[in-house]
Amino acid sequence: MNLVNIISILIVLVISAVSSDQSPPADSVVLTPEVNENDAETRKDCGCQKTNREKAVPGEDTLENNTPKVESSVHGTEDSQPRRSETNVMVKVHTDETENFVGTDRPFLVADGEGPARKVTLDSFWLDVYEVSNADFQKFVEATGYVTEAEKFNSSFVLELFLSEKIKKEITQSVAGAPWWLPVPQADWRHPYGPDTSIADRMDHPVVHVSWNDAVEFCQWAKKRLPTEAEWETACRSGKHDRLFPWGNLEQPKGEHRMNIWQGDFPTSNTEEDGYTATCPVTQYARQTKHGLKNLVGNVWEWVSDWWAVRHSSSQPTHNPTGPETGTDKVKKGGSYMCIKSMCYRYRCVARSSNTPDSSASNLGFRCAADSLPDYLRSDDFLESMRSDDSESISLSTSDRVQDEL
Ligand SMILES: [Ca+2]
Ligand SMILES: [Ca+2]
Repeated sequence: MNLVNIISILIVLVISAVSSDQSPPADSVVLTPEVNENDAETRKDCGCQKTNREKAVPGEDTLENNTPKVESSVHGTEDSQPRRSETNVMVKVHTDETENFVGTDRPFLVADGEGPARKVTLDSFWLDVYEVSNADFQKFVEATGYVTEAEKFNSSFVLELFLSEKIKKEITQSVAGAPWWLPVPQADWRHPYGPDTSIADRMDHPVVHVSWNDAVEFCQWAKKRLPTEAEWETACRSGKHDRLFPWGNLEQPKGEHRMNIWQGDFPTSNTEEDGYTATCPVTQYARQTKHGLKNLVGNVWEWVSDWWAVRHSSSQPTHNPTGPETGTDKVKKGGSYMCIKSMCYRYRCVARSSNTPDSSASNLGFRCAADSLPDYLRSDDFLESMRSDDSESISLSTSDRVQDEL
């Protein structure tokens, strides 16, 4: 047996061993996507999936002494309930019970589980027009006294570029494989780039350093919920098959920036061609979809409700799918201001990543969904404000009203 044959056998054995850890239930069929020839160009990794709490923490004592417990009292008294002006504008995403697709048969990042394409049907739902802002989250905290998991752990992940020299000198750890991510003591939603920063001039920016558990608590307080991955992706694609971006397939139609991603040399320099190095206001840029949604792709990653898996079982329901029943990580969608095509081509509608539900970082936020518009948002004033915001609901499916700009 020559050396080539021995190596080939070893590779097969390694692949088999890895696959066996992720085997689906015996009664289901694993759907396997085709490999895209471009995948090799886009396998470099920004490390967004590595900002999990177990990857790097300031010290075991800190972790043990700050084991987070999700507050259950935040939905309690009448005084703590949200009022209309305190929450995000929502639009109705009509799906008309027709078939939509999630996933793609032409994945760029196969290992992320972008493929294959799967047919789904969804009930119509409501979705926040904007990512949840610092102003939104502050009102939630003021009303409930909620303490985020980053505050309980006394640490969250921040890109090194954004830290002051003083703070950097105090940090001795980084994330394996993504050394530009540092676990920063006292980084939290009020101190997005370390304890010597604040949100005073960023109240209209998306809240960051919120875990999946924190996001669930906020949405419940606001009488909403997190969107499922299928809902988020269907809204992003406007019902179109294999649409790359919410507005079409061109990253910059007519040279216009429509999202906040990274330009320059990641992670050391940013030329700010889209206007921002880090987060931008949640209202920034033209609306990304005809129904008015802004910053779905880019700005901050957005938690969705599904558990993470990279293999999609055919035993999953196709109507209102909610993802795997269990898991260790939760899915996040949309990419962030740290995404650049050469390192992290994840600002596409089908792209996806994950973190453990207690993780948080300076580029990870969320928006909420709802089965129906919450009662406190049903006033005439509110509906009028929606119309003036030019974000009326539209049908996404058969009428295909969204103009593709190719
Ligand atoms: Ca940018
Ligand atoms: Ca986003």
